Amino acid sequence: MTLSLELSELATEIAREAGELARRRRDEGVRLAATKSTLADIVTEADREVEALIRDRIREARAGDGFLGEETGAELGESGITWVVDPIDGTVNYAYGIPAYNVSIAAVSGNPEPESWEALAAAVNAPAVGEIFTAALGHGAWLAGNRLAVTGETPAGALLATGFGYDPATHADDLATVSRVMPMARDLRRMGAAALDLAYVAAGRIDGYFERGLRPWDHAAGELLVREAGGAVSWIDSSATRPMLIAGGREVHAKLHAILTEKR
Ligand code: LIP
Repeated sequence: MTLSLELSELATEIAREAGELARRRRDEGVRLAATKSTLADIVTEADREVEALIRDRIREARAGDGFLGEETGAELGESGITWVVDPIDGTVNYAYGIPAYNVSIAAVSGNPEPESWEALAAAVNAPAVGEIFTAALGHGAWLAGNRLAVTGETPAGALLATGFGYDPATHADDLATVSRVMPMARDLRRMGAAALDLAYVAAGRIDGYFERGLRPWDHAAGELLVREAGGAVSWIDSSATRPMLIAGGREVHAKLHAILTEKR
């Protein structure tokens, strides 16, 4: 079995267990643990508990691997593999009881930097809806035994998704970006969970996705899902404080890239 398949199986097994814990804690009632960059940027006790479970399971299975988690930060390993984890992506949805949240786990090789790592395996578990999206480098992206594929041409306009950051000061610029892309769209979806947005692009449920300011754990797994489903993912303004990620089938990705790099 190739390393990417082995890591994908482990990621899936851990994401399944972690997702069940997240769902149970949601049913029991969510408790706010702290706020981070702004009052709107929350972390729940479940975020911390789920990340601790994922960290323990990875350490049990692959002690020498590195770890980069949203809630506990980075820990260098010596194996050349790093696990990039968002224990509950869609935290605000989770806190409000909106079922659009997920556990996002990726295994990457090389430097644990998004600019240079190679994603080998991904698992995005949406436990409230019973869906686990998985991918292994070179072996496709999958959901419930079905191979995933991005969409192609969008003659009726593209169904796009985006997200906004927690800092209200960035919302005007994000809304201006929405205005720029709407002429190519049939409609817009705002799920509030980047890994789900990317998983839905991979599954052909969304034609394209764009968002500024994502953190490594928001996109690490979802990017591999899109690429293994035949799609394209790239970054605009990568040196900016809030670089823009765009993803989609090749046609939609090219249109988004042309619009969002057009000089104004
Ligand atoms: C969230 C992303 C979402 C983005 C939010 C936040 P979190 O991640 O999934 O796409 O719009 O600002 O970054 O905080 O729920 O893990």
